[in-house]
Amino acid sequence: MKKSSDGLEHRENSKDKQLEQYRVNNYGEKMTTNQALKISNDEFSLKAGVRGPTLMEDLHLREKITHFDHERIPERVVHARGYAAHGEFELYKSMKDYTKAGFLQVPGTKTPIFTRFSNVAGSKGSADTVRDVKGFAIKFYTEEGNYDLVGNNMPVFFIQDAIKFPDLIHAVKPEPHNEIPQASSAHDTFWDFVVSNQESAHMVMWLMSDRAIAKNFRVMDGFGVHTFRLVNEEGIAHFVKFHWKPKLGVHSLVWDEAQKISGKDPDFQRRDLWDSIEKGHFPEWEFGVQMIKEKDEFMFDFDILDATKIWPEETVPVQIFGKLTLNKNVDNVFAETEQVAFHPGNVVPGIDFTNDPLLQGRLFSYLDTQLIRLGGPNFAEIPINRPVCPFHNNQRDGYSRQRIDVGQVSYHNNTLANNTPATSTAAEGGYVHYAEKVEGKVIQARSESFKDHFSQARLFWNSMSGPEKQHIINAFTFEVGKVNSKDIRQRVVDMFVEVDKEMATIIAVDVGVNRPSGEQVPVTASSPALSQENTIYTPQTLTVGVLVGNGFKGTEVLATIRTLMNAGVIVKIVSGKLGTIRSSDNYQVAVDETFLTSAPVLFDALYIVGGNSENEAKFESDITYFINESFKHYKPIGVATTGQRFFKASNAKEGPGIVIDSPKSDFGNTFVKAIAKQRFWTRDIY
Ligand code: HDD
Repeated sequence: MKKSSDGLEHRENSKDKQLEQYRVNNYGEKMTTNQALKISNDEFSLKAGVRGPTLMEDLHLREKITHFDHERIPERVVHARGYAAHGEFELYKSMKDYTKAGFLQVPGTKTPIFTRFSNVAGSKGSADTVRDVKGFAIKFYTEEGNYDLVGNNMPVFFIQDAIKFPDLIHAVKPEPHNEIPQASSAHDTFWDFVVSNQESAHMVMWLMSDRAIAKNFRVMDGFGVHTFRLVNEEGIAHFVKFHWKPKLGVHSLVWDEAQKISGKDPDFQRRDLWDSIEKGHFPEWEFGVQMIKEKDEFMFDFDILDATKIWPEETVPVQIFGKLTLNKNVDNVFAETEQVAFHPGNVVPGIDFTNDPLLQGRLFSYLDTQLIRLGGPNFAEIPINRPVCPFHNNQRDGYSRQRIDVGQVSYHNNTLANNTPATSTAAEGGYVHYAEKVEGKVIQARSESFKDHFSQARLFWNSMSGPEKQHIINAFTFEVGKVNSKDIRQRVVDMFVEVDKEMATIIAVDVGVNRPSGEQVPVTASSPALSQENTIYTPQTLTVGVLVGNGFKGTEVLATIRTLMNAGVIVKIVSGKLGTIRSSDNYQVAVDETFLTSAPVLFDALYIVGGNSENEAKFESDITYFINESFKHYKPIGVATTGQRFFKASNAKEGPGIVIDSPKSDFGNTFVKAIAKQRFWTRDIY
C-alpha cells in the first residue's frame, strides 16, 4: 500500500504504477485554462460595460463552455449501465499442462485486473436492480498483453449466431415508437422475439429466474459463456468454459424488493461495490475451468459450440485454479469505467477461439463499437486500456494520437529500420492461431446439432428448488402479463409448455390465455449446481438495520451488536432522527440513518429494539412498516426484549427466521445463523 498524489492509499501493482503518471490532483492548485494560462475571474464573463454585450474575446468563457458542450460520449449500445473496480488475479496452481499463457504458469503469480459489471438493456442512468442479465467483464493486464474475458452472470445466451444480436437488442430495448419501457424485458417486442426465435428458451428460463435479480455484484457468478480453447506449449488444445465463483455465494433479491430498491436507491449495487471496497471488504471470486479434450468434442447430447448450452458441472467438473480480488475503487468513473474498452478478441498466447458462431461475430463487434464510442482508433492509448507491457507496430495517426512514434519508418517489411518492429516466433511469444482443420461448403444455415432448444431449458427447470420454481412462474406472470398482444401471450405459454406443462399452464391462467395443449420434452435429469439453494451461506458483510429509540436496554443490545459484528455483520443504527440515542442504562449510540433516509429493502435483516420517542405513534408506525416489508421479503428479523410490542403490532408472525430474545436463549448466535441463511422461503407471508 502507498499514498499517491490524491492522498489516498492505493494497492500498488504494475497497472496502478502506470496509471499513477496520469493522475492529477487539482487540490490546492491555481486555476488555469487548458493552455495553462492562469485565470483571474471565473465568475463573470467579459462584457463591454457591466450591463453590456459579452465579448468573443473572453477566451476562458469560450473554452469552458466548449469543453462542457462536448463532455458526453455515446453510451455503450448494450451494457451502458455499469460500474468497475481494480484488483488482482492470483494463480493458485499452474495451468501449464493446458495453456502456455504466461500469467497461468507459476502459482502465486499476481496479475493486475480491471473488472466492469453491467446491466444489458438499460441506459446509463437506469436503475441497478432491474431484471436483467449482468455483464462481468475482466481485463487482465498480463506481461504478454491485455487479455479480456467479457462474460455475463449467466452461462448461456439468447441466440446461437451473432447475426441475430442486433435483432435481440432491438427487441429488448425500449420500443422505438415511444421509447418505453426503460431497462425492462416486460414488453411486447421482447416476448415477440422470444416466441419467434425459440433458441432463446434456455436463456429466458435463466432470465426469469432469481439469477436475473442478483442482490449485488459481489454475490453473483461469472461465466465466459462461450467455449474457448486453451493451448499448451506442445500445441495440444482443450475446449474450455470459464467460471467465476463468488466466495460469498450466489444470492438474489426478491422481485418486489428489487422494484422498490430501484426507487429508494437506484445506485444500490454500485454503492454496495464502492462501499465494500472502501471498507476493506474486498470481493473475491475463484476462477475455474471446465475442460473437454478435443477428441471428446462429439461425446455430448448437445453441441459444445452452442452458446445456448451449459456443460453440466456434474458431468464436466469445474477445476478451480485462481482467485480474483477487487481491492481498489476507481479515481474517476469517466476516465476509467466509461472509457475502458473490452474485447473478447483480446487474447494472449495459449488462449484461443472456437467456431462458436456467436463468438465469431463478437470478435468483430467490440473493436468496431469502440471506434464510435471512443472516437477513433487510438483508444488503446487511453490510460485504462494501455497494456502494462510496451507495444510497437506500424499503426499511425488518427484522432487524438498521443504517443510520438519517432523515426522515418512505419511499414513492414523494411530495410531502413532493420525490419523492425519485428514479428515474433511462437517460441518468442508471438501469437499463433490454433491450426484447426476446417472444411465445408459455404452455407447460411443452423447446424442440426444446434436444433434442440428445450432439453437444457427443462434441465434448468428440473434443477430448481420449490421456491426458485415459484419465482420463475411469478416472473413469467409479471413479464408476460405486461405484454399487450394476447396472441404473443398465447404463443409464450405454447412455447414454454415444452419446458414444463404445469408451469406453462399456471402462467396461461395468470395471463388470461388458453391452457397450452403441447407436451414438455421428456428430460428428467437435473444439475444440482444450477440451484442457488446449494450455494454458500455466510453472515459476512450482510447489513442489519437496528431499529431503536431512546430508552433501550444498553447491555442487552450492545452485547447483541458485538456478537453480530464479530461474525462480520455490518450494523446500522436506524432511528427517528440523526444524532445520538441514549439507553435506559446510560449508554449512548450514534444514529447512522433515519426511518426516512433508509428503507427496509436496503437491509439484509432487522434487529427490532424499539424504545421510546417523542411521537410514539409515528415511531411505532415506522418500525412496523420496516417489519412488515422485511417479513414479506422473507428476511431474518431479530427481536430484542424491548422490541416485542412493535413486532406484535406488525403483520409479521413468529416462525422461520424470526428470532426472539429471551433470558434463556442464545439470541446473538441464533440471530447470526438466521442472518447467514438470508431468506426463509417457508414463511407464510399471506
Ligand atoms: Fe456483448 C458489450 C458480454 C454477446 C456486442 N458484452 C458487452 C459487455 C459485456 C458483454 C459484459 C460490456 C463490457 C463493458 O463492461 O464494457 N456480450 C457479452 C456476452 C455475450 C455477448 C457474455 C454472449 C455470450 N455482444 C454479444 C454479441 C455481440 C455483442 C453477439 C454482437 C454481435 N457487446 C457488444 C458490443 C458491446 C458489448 C456492442 C457494447 C459496448 C462494448 O461492446 O464495448 O460490442
